Amino acid sequence: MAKKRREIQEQSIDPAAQEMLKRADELGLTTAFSRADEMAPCNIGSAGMCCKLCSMGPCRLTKEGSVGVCGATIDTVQARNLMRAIAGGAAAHSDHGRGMAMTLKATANGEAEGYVIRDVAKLRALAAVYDIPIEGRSPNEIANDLADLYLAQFGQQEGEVAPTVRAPKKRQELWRERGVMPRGIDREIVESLHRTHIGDDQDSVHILQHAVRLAIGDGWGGSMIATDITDILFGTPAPVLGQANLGVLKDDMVNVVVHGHEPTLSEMIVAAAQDPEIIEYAKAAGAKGINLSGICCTANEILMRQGIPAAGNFLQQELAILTGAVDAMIVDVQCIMQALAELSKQFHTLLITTSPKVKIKGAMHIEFDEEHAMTIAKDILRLAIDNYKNRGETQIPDVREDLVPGFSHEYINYALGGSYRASFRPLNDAIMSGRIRGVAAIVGCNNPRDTHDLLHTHVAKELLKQDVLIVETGCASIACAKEGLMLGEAGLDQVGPGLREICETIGIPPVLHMGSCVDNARILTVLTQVVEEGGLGEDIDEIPAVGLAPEWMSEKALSIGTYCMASGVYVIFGGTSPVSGMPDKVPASAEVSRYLSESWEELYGGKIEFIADPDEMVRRTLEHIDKKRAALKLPEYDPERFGRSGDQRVIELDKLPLAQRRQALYGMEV
Ligand code: BF8
Repeated sequence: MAKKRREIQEQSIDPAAQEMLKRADELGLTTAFSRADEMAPCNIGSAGMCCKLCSMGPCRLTKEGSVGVCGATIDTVQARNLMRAIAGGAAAHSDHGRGMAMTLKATANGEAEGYVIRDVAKLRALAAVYDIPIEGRSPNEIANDLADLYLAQFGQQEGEVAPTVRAPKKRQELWRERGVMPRGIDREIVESLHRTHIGDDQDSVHILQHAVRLAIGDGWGGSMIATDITDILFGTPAPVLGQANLGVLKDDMVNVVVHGHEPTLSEMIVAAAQDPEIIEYAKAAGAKGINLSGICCTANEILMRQGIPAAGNFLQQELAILTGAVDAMIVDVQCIMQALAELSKQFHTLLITTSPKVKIKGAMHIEFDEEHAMTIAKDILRLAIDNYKNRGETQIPDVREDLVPGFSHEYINYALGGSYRASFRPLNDAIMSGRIRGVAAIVGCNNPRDTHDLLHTHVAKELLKQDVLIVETGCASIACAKEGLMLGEAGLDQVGPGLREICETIGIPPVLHMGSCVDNARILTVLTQVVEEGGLGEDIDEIPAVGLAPEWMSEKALSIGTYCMASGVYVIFGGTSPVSGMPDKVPASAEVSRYLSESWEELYGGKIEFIADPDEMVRRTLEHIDKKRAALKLPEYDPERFGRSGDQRVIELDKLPLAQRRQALYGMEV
């Protein structure tokens, strides 16, 4: 049965999105929002109770105790479905990492047009981690060796995936003891598909144990490699001023939107757009110049390094085209809706696919290769410029917000201690004293079955009031950026007193943008350094920290949640559980549900739970943070103790006569 059509305000909290949804209605066009309303999800599939792994089925296990044609139980079916989804996510992230490693190799050997090694310090630091010789060698020689080492991690058959050496020692030992240390990135993905073929692994606990090994190979393997190399090639992020939302599109410029995930092409488009010859070409076409912006994680990549604005997150890809102002949307891999092809035909927008892995029927395909990167980037921009004259009526929402993204692990280190004392000590001290109650990572997608951006921003705002420092990646970060939560002092009236003091002192926003979804690996390195700094336990599971993916929808999110859990983090997903069963009708696999929340906590100190209500997400986050504080014997959180220093107090003191001010400040006699 079709669901009731929601009001626009129920579809999105973002005024720019709402304006475009109204325009879609007026023009009689559909979007993911309206399609989600029209198409109720399959209640059997969404509950994880359908097995379609062979042609004896698909089997629907919709009666208590029912089994598939082969005899597979609900425990097996749910565990298999979940591991296959995690494998899909791990494959997407890791293949992205492989692509980056190949680009690094090509760059090191002078075979990648336009690429250079921008962060030699990070290259040398990473080479040292893996005992690659540094002294007396050129960056290209070191980069060649690092690329070889990283490329070898994908096809490695035995041993341990190299970046796992960067996890806390205790965690590495735990993974070895539990038999989940990944041997090779591809091997664990392939084995997941093998084990879930008809007639293979049919013990849910055994299946889910491999799911953990598979996911660690993503977080501490493929994703970490992607982040490392992106920083080496394009620069490790540091704060820059950026903007977010559809209002970054411009009526008098050629609007080129890059969408997808791999920064190899988008970074080259950024460089090509600054070429005087291309700018002149745009002016000759009657435009003031080229206006680049991004959607999804490509947006995050170029936003945090170059300050290129983000036009929006996942659910805004169609809305950008609906403005009528996008002359070309250039896509590579992941999270690209097929609907873009038909929608772009309703306007003048050129939809251009560029990855050899992704074509979309109806889109133009211009295949990208590193060897001719700059040439291809310029060709694409010329096409966009040529298309400018074909624009019809436009409607660009006048909605945009400033933000300061770019909080890499390296920058936080520097911000807290400067060049001479770069360290996480002030952060650890702030958590230990209770100024910062704990840390929450809010990550992941949008899902049109929830109100766009509502869960991300609601959870973030409530946690900020409770002195929880927030780090973000992916589409969640764009949601909070649009709400103005990624500014410095501008957002501090919404922040608890202790956290406000810290943000004012260091000069950071209370919500730190840490990048794209592969950059969740940055959060892992931050957590590791918090452990190594001392005072907050010996492993990640002791830190008062929680991970949340309130609006998740992709398989990648499931992989991220699983490797964070395996690293010791309590992970809360919003929306619906893929192993929910059909409440009140047919129960889910008790074995699988128990394993996810209870057994995983016993084994790894982390757990995964699916919680739909955002206030309940906040409550459980705070409960977990306080539990971890108590276990560390840290003082109980008490907001009354803080907030007496900082700008507000300085302003108040400034109003006092000098003598009284001195007395208040230094206890001097009046
Ligand atoms: O990899 S957060 S919708 S864009 S999957 Fe996709 Fe989800 Fe956005 Fe980035 Ni991540």
